[in-house]
Amino acid sequence: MRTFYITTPIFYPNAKLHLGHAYTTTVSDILARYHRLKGRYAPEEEERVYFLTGSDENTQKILPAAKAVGQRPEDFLEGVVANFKNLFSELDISYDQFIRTSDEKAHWPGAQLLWQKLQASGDIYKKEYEGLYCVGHEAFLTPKDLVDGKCPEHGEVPKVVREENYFFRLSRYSETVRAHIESGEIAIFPETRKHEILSLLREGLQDVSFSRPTSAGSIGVPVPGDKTQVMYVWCDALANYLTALGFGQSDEELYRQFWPAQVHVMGKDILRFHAAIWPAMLLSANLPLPKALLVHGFIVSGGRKMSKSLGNVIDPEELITAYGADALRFYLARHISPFEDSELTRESFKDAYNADLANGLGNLAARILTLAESHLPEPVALPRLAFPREFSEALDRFEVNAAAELIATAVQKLDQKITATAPFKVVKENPEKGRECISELVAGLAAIVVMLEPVIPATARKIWVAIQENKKPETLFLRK
Ligand code: ME8
Repeated sequence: MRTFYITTPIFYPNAKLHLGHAYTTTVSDILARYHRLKGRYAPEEEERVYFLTGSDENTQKILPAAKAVGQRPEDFLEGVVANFKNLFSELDISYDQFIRTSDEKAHWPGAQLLWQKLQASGDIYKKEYEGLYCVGHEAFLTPKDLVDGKCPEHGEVPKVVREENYFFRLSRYSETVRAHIESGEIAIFPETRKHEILSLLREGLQDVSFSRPTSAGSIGVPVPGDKTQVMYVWCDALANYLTALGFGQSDEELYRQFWPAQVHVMGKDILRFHAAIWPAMLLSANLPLPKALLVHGFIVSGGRKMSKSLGNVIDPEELITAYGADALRFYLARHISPFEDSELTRESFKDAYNADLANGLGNLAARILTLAESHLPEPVALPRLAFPREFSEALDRFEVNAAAELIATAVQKLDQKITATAPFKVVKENPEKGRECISELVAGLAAIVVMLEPVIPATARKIWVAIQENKKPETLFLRK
């Protein structure tokens, strides 16, 4: 059976998640659900799916964040992670595993095994180094990355760091990684991001610092054989995609089944790590490469990336409380481009909610099922259902917004059909013909439910049950 292993980035637990993080995770969830459902309609397309998310905990961001609220780092992390999981549960995120990179049993041995493989290939060496470290990025920047001496994304002056640490011979892999991306062995969506990374690879990659001295107060996974150093946070973070599957542990069954990943989902800010460093690490370790990277744009607010450090975040909880989780899922799916930056405001959200859901889908389902309840003696015997071809094709290209657009069009068309056929009149003049008309509308609604299932599963379930019980559902979306 085919497998589909999909991952989100593991998020830094120094603060609550905002809409940008909710976006990555919702898109991943829609894709995971779609792949799980494929086999229901076409058994030959059945796939085994594994969906991973988690938190990136060996970061320098934790200590100051915990200190600011007067908590021990462990307690602080527990709280934030509980918060992440709570949001994911409200948002109906169907992850199979939530990995925490502070987990010494589950994550550390695999991260260390990967390190040893890089070392065995001769790709780890020690060097004295001085550079400009941006904690926001968890990466060294070069002077040309700075604007007015500050990191433009995080608005902070980077720290000058001089230390001896281990380096990864990334430069050795520029050519091979480039070839794998150019040939499409690692497919990058969208094309523009592929070109961006190819031009970077053509310039050639520099070796990268891959550890920090513990004397500098760094926390993290100990470097095998050297107690004075811990791994650079990105080195152990990227390894999560393997360690979550049991890589480096006694039970590697999941690893054998699911690696390589079909797709790593992420924002464009971390493309370089996933399209340059990660493939190079895997090549060095002689491990298979992921099949695809889905690199989405940012949710922007007031023209700037929504980000914790810029303080322009919208809390997804706020929208969920006011409108419901499916309202948020549908908005993210339809109105945020998976490839470009998209602006989101409270006003645009409200307008879209009323148009798409309260007056759109919700109203349509209520109209059709009210007619069905009053005029049909029993539930409609539905024809065989399936994902429409265009819908599958859109999701196979990761174009979640195009898939959601097809839902919106189908809702409009079915609405127009009600107006054009006027079943409420027909049923009075010719009851049999009227019942036929209504049954067709119910079948049309069921066809929409098929597409709704991966996108807004809870609403899909409610409409589905109403169709099967031949009853008008309770109000799905209140007008705001
Ligand atoms: O980078 N719009 O974690 P992170 C859309 N721990 N997506 C956004 C966004 C925005 N405004 N802001 C954040 C890290 N994201 C590392 C990842 S993976 C091995 C380690 C999303 O908490 C987007 O997916 O900063 C981005 O790549 C991710 O959150 C970064 O989350």
